[in-house]
Amino acid sequence: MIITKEKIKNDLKDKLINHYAVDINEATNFQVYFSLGNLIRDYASRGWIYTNNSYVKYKEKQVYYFSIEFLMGKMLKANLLNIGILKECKEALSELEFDIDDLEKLEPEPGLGNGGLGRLAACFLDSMASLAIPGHGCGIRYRYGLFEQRFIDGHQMEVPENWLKEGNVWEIRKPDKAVIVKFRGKIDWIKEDGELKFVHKNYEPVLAVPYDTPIVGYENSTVNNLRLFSAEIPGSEYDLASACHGDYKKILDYKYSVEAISQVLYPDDSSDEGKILRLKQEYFMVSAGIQSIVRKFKKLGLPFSEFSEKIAIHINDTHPAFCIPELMRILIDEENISWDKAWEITKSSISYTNHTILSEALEVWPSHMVSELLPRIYMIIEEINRRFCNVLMRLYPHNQEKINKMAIIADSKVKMANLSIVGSQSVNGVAKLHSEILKNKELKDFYELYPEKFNNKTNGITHRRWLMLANEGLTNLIDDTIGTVWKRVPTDLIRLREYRNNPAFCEEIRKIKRGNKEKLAKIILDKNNIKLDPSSIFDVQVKRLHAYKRQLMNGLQILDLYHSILENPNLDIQPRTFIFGAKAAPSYYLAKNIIKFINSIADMINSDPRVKGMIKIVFMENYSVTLAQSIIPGADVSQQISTASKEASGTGNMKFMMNGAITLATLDGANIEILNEVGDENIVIFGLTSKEVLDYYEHGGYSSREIYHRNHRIKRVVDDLINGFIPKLSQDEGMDIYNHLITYNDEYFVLKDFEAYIKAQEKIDMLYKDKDKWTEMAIINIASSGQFTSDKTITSYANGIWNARMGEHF
Ligand code: 26V
Repeated sequence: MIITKEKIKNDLKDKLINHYAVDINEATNFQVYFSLGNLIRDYASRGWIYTNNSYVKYKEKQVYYFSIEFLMGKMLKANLLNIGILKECKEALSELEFDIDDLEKLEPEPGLGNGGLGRLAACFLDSMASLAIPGHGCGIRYRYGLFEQRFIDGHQMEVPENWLKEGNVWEIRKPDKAVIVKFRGKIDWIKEDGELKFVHKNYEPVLAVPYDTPIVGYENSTVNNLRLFSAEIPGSEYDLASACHGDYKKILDYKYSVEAISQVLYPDDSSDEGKILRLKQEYFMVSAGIQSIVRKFKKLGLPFSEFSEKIAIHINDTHPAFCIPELMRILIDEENISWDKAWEITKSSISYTNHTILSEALEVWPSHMVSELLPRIYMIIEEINRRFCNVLMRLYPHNQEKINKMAIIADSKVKMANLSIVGSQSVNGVAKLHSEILKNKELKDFYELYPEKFNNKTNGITHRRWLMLANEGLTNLIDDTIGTVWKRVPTDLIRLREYRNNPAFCEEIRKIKRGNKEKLAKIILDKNNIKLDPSSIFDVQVKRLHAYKRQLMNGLQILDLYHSILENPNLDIQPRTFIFGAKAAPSYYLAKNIIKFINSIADMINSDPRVKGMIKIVFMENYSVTLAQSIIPGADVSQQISTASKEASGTGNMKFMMNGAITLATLDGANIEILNEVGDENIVIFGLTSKEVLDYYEHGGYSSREIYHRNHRIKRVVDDLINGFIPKLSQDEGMDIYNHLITYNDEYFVLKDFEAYIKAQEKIDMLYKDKDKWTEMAIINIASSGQFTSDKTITSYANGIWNARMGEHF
């Protein structure tokens, strides 16, 4: 179907009449937004049906990407871009006197993720569709996304994020595809034809209703599916009334408890142990998803022995690890397949990505909780564990400690990572360093047992959202310089290297950055009422707030700089604007105090006339995908300063380099791979190596107190936390941070890396002074960023893990 500007105009007018009974000249922006969304979905629908039919027709292997989070970002422009009608639509709207950006402002951002893990899932969906891989997302349609963050007197406040209040134009409810998920109850054995069968009795049924969202591939007519399930009570309210004997309150309580399952995304980047609702969410998503998959597979009319040739199930971290026992349950209990065959099918279908080495982040569930809530699933996990422990006992007969460590159930806990490794055919980390640490340290025992399962898949980002949508100016300049091949083959960006000393090109690069900084400055003026100087260095750290990411080190460094200027008002530095964005988990007190600390120094420094024109600090509220799309293109410096070994990969680092920011980084996660791509003269690296950090953890020998006493600049800023120097920081807040750094010996080596960090910041200052050098560095970064497109990552998942084919029929 050719979609011209005229067609869009006519179709849009029709939509407005049919939906709202208004003429275009009477319509509000919201009405136009919603009608346009509807129209885009119509355009995508043909491809959606076509793609689905062709997958069925050719019986192509399907990939299902299970994730408890999908952080999609706004979809209006992304869909238009991928359909290939963004330009036509902009023009159509402008002829009708509407502005596409005004419309997109009205689109709520579905905040169905916490951070990197959820955003990665969204980038992967975009890449799968764009490579015409039959790959679909499976998750939960949370009624409320991640909380909205507000600052009240510098404190984080959390407000519910009601993203569905005006409706969601992209989704289609599919009640006919709903399935029942069973909780609690009791398992009975019966003999049927001489065989033992398990029957689940007195369970609590929950109806999982799918909401499907089209995932449009980039100009390739592929439209995949993101299926998010919503929890509802099964049957009619009347059935329920009779089941509850007409007890009205009981009915409402039941309805409430069922709907709670998909009510809200857990905001904690923290341990989930003990949270029964989260456990329910995990099984709800998994059971609904696996049931849908099996139902669809059966329509192909193939034997189950071919299941893993036709289906790949990927689990994004351990949250969907119940996929393993759930698939076993369906194969054994419902399809009458033997344990051994079911186990072969399950293991060969499932693959697992690990996203963190933080031991406190490894998911475990109390056994009693799993056995009460999911009795049949627990039985199956017990049996998997029993068989696995038998193997271990044969291999390591005298090493009970090792067996306990590797067991799936031990100390009355179900260890989800162990289950994921044992029950899958592939285990991957998300950057080279991370995968090495998994093999050589965190998961060493498993690596020795199953070396063939372990592999690395360095994360990536979709250049369509993070360059083509976020940075129109740069996109056009690249097109004019090297043509448009890079849009399909982003590694072609490398050709920009040749232009690194081309004066006209360099000038254009500077102009574009300047324009993006001006736009960002305007947003900040509107939101924060702080006026910025676009010629200052925009030095940005945006990501979740976590001690290991060391926003605190950044704050302390700013404080140190502040002292230096007060001591020497003629200090020769480039004016700097420090920009932060970060949400803290609501129960993470240290993280919240760090937010308060940064907001307090921002207040102090921004209002001090002595440093006017030299430093400014902005902490932007409610960091989100949408904000990231404005912040990142306007950044000069990208701060990626986690304690080495702690950040599994990072993906923000890739987005910044793609937009021409210079990375200021530790040797952690994918920073190391960025360094390898750009070369050490085009990145600023500092700090402990992961080996040094891991050695300290293992052998001790670090004393933050010693450094504090030895280095007077460090002592000065640490003392500022508790001596009243920062007017708005309370004694308790400052003391909490002080204790973390001094009393508890600075778990993340902030003080140890501090001097090196200051030096690295001085190097940034020096490099920025040389405009040509800086521009050259920026160009090398952009040129090298094609290596980090998620298209490349997904190609490698498809070939190396899923054995899925890329787009032959398109
Ligand atoms: C979980 C927890 C739980 C306990 C308290 C501390 C803590 C900190 C972080 C997490 C995150 C776990 C999973 C996750 O989001 N990992 C992120 O995945 C990204 C995509 O692979 C990757 O780029 C980030 O480096 C990684 O932190």
